[in-house]
Amino acid sequence: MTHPTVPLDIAAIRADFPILDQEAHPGKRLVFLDSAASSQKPRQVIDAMSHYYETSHANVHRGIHVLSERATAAYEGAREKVCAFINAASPREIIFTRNTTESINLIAYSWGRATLRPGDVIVLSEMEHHSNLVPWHILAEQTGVHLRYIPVTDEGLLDLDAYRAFLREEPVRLVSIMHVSNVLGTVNPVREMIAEAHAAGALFAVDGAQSVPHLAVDVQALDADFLAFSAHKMAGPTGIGVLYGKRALLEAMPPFLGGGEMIRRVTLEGSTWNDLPHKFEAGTPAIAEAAGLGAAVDYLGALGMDNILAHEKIVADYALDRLSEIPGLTLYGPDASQRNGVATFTLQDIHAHDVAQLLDAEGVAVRAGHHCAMPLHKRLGVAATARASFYVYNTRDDVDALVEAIYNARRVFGLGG
Ligand code: C6P
Repeated sequence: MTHPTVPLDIAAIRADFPILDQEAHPGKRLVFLDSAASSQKPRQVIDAMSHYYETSHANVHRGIHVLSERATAAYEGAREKVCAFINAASPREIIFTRNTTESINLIAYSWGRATLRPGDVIVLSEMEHHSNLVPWHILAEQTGVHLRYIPVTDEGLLDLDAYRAFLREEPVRLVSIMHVSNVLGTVNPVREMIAEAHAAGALFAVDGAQSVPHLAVDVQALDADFLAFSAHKMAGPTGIGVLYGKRALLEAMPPFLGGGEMIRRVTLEGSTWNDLPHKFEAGTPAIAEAAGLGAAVDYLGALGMDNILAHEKIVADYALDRLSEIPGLTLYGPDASQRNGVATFTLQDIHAHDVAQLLDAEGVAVRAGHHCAMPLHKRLGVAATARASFYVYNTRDDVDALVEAIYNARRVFGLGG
């Protein structure tokens, strides 16, 4: 059987990720299929962070000495790289946060509280991650804003007719939707959805946690008002994330956290705010992590996001094909043409945690549970699922190991081979 190929040397890419070259258990090769939770890091990223600490560490934007200048250059250089990576109009539109979760909270606390009035409507969806639900629950409780949820169809897609009805019939001020589902893999048509939101006078925030690591995201082409994502899912370090916002919106928003770095002038009577992006970056930031994120962006950019997507599609499509042949296995999510990156399943009525534990015994790392999407699991009618997720370093051999481990689990549970 011949397989499609992409112009990436996956063996060489795997060699960049030192953690992959180990046994999970004696005699069991580590098969890492949990990158949607957090991806592994290439040596280039690890080295960039070590190099920063070995040569350049000091606090940023403060000292007039050589190390502080180097640290500031590393930090602000990373901002410029991220700006180019998502095609923002200016580095001032790139706010460093801790992760996607903090980025969405920033929108809710700053824009939400300053702008929304009781009775205003925010549109979310039934497939959202908790980090794009809970900040809005808190906001709604405190402000009287109403939340509406786009239903998920039986095919695992957003019900766009229901979306259009909300835009037509309700005073919608903001739509906040995940670009790619961390459970179903659904790639939501955010470009069209954004155009429709704008036509109705609403802003649109994109949760890019599962899209920015895997496909080219161009905020100007999308015309997104906000985009949130995390470095740790895109070959970068933990502890740093990004909020992109259109400059005019960010300029008009009040600060989220108060403290050092984000002020222009402080008296005992009050304070004035620093320019963008610093207005939203209170306190000493994650400087080494920014250097690591900059290296991750360089790494992904050199591979080419279109190549990464094409490779992942080959692996994920192969996984869907092979998993669908396993007796008693139920796959969730839309057909291959509308999805990316993950294969989520249940095995008869065996709890997903038990399945994951047996897979782990074979060296295969998957995630099990509700994946921070409890409302979606309720919609699917299951408490928990197991999820294999793929990144640029995964291969069809990894999928074969997964399938073999699932057959082994079937035997252990007395379901046959
Ligand atoms: N999903 C998963 O295993 P943080 O934790 O802030 O870096 O990312 C939150 C987040 C937001 N949106 C989506 C679509 C996500 O998938 C995630 C993180 C992980 O699916 C951890 S729960």
